[in-house]
Amino acid sequence: MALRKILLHPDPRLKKKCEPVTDIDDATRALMHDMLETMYAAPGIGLAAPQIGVMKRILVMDIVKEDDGEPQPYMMANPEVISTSDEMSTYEEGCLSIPEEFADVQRPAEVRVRYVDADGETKELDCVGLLATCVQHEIDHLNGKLFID
Ligand code: GNR
Ligand code: NI
Repeated sequence: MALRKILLHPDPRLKKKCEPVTDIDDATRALMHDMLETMYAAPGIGLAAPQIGVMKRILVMDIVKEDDGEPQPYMMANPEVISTSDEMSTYEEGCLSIPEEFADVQRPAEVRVRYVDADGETKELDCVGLLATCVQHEIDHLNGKLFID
């Protein structure tokens, strides 16, 4: 495993749309693990592949705080929001690629996400609270969108 360098705004790669992953092979899994290691080291609660200069639709997340118990890492390829709540929530967001900037962002409070996991299996996950905020923030990265946009 290896730590990767996190790109900073205004790197043009952070503005590009990423390509779908075609197969979950050992190289994809190694990339996912590097992303988790890089995210934990930062530290952050999520990381999208374009933030390390890899233009693929891959994200990782773990919203469990270090002192709050077992880590709960998610590794997702080709994530898509398949339904959203009408209810919205506002969270003060930050981004590892935009250090020391924070802004209130309003998003659907709950989202259902379909994705391919590290074993190549298609899964669905209901996200609420911080997890919902984070997964939408990361999917925005895969579409070249930053929270300041
Ligand atoms: O570590 C992160 N914290 C965070 C806080 C509120 C809303 C979104 C995030 S994601 C961010 C890590 C990051 O930049 N992921 O792309
Ligand atoms: Ni970010």
